[in-house]
Amino acid sequence: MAQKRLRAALVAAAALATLAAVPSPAQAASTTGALMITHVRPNASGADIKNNRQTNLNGEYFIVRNVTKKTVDLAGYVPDITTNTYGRPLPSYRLPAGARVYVHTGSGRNHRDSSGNHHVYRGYARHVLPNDGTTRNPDLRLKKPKSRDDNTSSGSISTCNWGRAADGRTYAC
Ligand SMILES: [Ca+2]
Ligand SMILES: [Ca+2]
Repeated sequence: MAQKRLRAALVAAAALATLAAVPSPAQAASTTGALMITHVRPNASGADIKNNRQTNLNGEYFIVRNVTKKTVDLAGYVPDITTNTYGRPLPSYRLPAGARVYVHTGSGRNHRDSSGNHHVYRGYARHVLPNDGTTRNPDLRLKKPKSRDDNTSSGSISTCNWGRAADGRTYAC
């Protein structure tokens, strides 16, 4: 009997440790389309601005997974940040079945890295994902091609919400 209680206590402790280690999303990532937002790092590591220059723009990103069994072109999908209306459609990039892509805020060459992860760059000259996303829910929507960046749910296939984002921390959507 004592052993049973001990085991129950250990299971409860393990569950608590898991909760503490992972930022708890309100619900698991989901999508009604081919692409799903799974993670986000809204607040790039280090200061966003140093000596009046925007720094580490590519340290700000979100991660999208191709949930289908075939290659999907990212072209035209609209990441709609719900606090602003300067969302650029994603570039043309062929994402293989099941693969994930880091969508970076700054500039770079779209590519696949040695770990098999893909990277595309949006070419902004400043940070665009709010570090304090407490005013809206969700903070980011991924919308079907040809959708408008109008901060509404129209065309939305997947969402992410994060609230206040700690420096350099990645959140599950
Ligand atoms: Ca940010
Ligand atoms: Ca927007």
